[in-house]
Amino acid sequence: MAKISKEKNQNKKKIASKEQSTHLLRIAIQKSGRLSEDSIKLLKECGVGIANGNNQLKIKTENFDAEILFLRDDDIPEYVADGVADIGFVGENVVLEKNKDTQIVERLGYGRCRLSIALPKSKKQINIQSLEGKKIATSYPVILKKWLRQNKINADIHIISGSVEIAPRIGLADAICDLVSSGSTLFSNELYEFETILKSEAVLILGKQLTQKRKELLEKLLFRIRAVKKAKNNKYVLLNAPNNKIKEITKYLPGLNSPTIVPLAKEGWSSVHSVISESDFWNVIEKLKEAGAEGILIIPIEKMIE
Ligand code: PRT
Ligand code: ZN
Repeated sequence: MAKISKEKNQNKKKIASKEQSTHLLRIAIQKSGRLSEDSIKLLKECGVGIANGNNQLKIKTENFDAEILFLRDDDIPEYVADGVADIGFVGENVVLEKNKDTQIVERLGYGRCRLSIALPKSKKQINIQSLEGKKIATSYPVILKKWLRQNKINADIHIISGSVEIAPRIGLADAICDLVSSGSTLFSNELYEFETILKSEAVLILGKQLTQKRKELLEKLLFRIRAVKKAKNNKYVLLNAPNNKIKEITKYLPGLNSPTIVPLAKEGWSSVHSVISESDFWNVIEKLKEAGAEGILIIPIEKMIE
């Protein structure tokens, strides 16, 4: 523990002491782990060029006035709160657990998981009150303590930093509170998900007041992030239909604006173009087919700017 924090402080000094480039937005992302690839992908989709290979602590980006700081995810809230980085891409679970002086500015839509209480399959609890007096192993004591307090449950929190899922089997705890995504870790350790206490995803956090230049860069980046996210949540649809069915078909295409309708070479037919949201995608497609649409083509959208 002491070694880790000494290394962390040295890194922090190294980053902070180098000549401060006040015209660059300093973005902290996870160096290597579950969020690294998606964070780099999102930044690249936003036109922030990042050279391959992140063995350095800090790199300057291409085509955008920014620097990327590669950190352990647990350190990101602190670096952002202390102003060593301006913004950070990190799991909401880490932000809430570290409880530093930062604010969430945008949800990023990747790294989705949930923080759940899990119990051995052999122990069926009836409701959350049956956790009273139990020993719960976790790496998330702050979030768990808050949840227990809110639910007026007195339980004993046992903090462990890795392999939380084995705690009940070796008699260290009655239950665990850990991150779950597919559920296969719980399954292979003969545990079941009893109660979800937090739903998490990667978020963009902001710390202290930014300089005017950095504020402008953040606005620019946020505009691009929102355009990328919006594009992912929507699809471009093209279809053909006889003219007498167009009125009925356009009822199911709410889109941003009214759909584009182009006459086809085939007499009495038109092509309809529109944008549909991913969330009700299949419902809309079924309705379009029933209404007489033919040759439906669905195309992913790269960026969507209103
Ligand atoms: O080295 P560093 O400290 O940077 O990384 P880390 O090892 O602490 O974190 P990492 O890379 O494992 O996770 C980074 C972030 O990814 C987390 O803080 C979450 O926000 C998010 N995330 C999403 C997850 C998971 N899904 C996840 N499934 N983080 C961890 N897990 C673990 C979980 O702890 C459990 O051990 O995966 C296991 C469960 O997975 P399933 O699929 O079997 O349910
Ligand atoms: Zn970590």
